[in-house]
Formats: sequence, C-alpha cells, structure tokens
Amino acid sequence: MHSGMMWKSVGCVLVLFVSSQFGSWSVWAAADELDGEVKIEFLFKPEQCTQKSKKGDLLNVHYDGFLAKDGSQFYCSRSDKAGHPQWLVLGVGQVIKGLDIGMMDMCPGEKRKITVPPALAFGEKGKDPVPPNATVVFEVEVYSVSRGPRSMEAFRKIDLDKDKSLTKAEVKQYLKLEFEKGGKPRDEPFYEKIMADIFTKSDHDRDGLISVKEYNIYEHDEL
Ligand SMILES: [Ca+2]
Ligand SMILES: [Ca+2]
Repeated sequence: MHSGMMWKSVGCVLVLFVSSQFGSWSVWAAADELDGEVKIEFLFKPEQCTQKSKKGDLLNVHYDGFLAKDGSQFYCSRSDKAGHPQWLVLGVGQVIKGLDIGMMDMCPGEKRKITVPPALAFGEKGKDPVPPNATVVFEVEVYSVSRGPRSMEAFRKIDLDKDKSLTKAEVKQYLKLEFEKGGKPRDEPFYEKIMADIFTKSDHDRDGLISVKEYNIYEHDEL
C-alpha cells in the first residue's frame, strides 16, 4: 500500500546479479532472522554533514532492492527512468515503511544498507516479483537533502506572497535557494524535473497551485 511509487516501473526487474555481491549473500540470509525491526548498516558516511534527513524532507536518492533470502535483485533505480536518481519526500509513505524509517538522519553522500522485515516492506502477500513474507534489503545512496516541502515551516517560507497557496514560481524559488545554500546551483531542466514531480504528487485538483490542504495532506502522520 505504501509502495506505489517504488513500483511504478520495474523495468530492471530481476537483473542477474552476480559476482560483486556474492560476499554479501550470507549477511542477507542472516537477515531473515530479524524480527520486526529495520536494520541499518552504514556503507559510507561523509566526513562533513551539511544536513541530516528528517521527516518531510525532499531527498534525491538511488536505491537498489534485493531479496534477503537469495540476494536476487528486484529493483534498481539506476536503470529506471533513464537512471536518474529518484525524488521522494521522506516519512510520508511514498516508499515502503521500512525505507521511511531507515532513511532518517542521512547526510548527502551517505550510503546505507537497510534490511526490512516483511511487515514493514511488502507484507504477507508480497508484491510481484517480491514473494510473500519476504525480508528485503535496500542499498541506498543519498545525493541531496532539502527541507520541505512537507513541513508547515517550509510552507510559510515558500509562500512568498502569503496567500496560502504555492505557485510553481514560489516553489522553484525556494528549491533554488535550498540548493544554492548547499553550494550546488543546478540548471533549469533540473528544477523543471523536480517541479513536475512535486506538482504531480501534490496538486491533486490540478489547478497549478498547491493549497495548504494539498500540501498538508500527510500532516496527520505526525500524530
Ligand atoms: Ca503564494
Ligand atoms: Ca491545487
């Protein structure tokens, strides 16, 4: 139920995944014994951390998904959408619960291996090609962490003319400031891509504006 985004296109399903990962299979097998908790292993931590991810942040990430039982790969964002890293809002159910939990407090540049028990992944039923009751393992690399767009704090900052709705221009202005703060100004197509993602997911009545209600749609999760 929480996995819609991840499964939109599973173009790279079941790529034969051999050589380099053999060494890790024993670890994955052991992961089957986890009960109920997300397990995080740190593969790489940058020395400097400008911003740690928290609920509501916009993350740019690559992730690969494997079955714990045999290490077979069932998802890879690197061959999905022409290999662009994915945009997602953390902690609001755009990805499986286990990733929402496992990607908290990540720094830009950080890599993690996140092992997720079935209850926080695809459950008793599974979701093709993930079988029922499967523990899954994700290797995640975070490229960037930006505040918002799902905190009221961010909403007020973005809404420059204070009319309680967000235009594309306002959102874009905000993203630009955020990226420039991180010392990484981007080109126009880069922002257009994020804007399209954000408005597709948030502008539910398609009037070209994000209202407080649309923006705030996940706030009840906080409780
Ligand atoms: Ca406005
Ligand atoms: Ca709207």
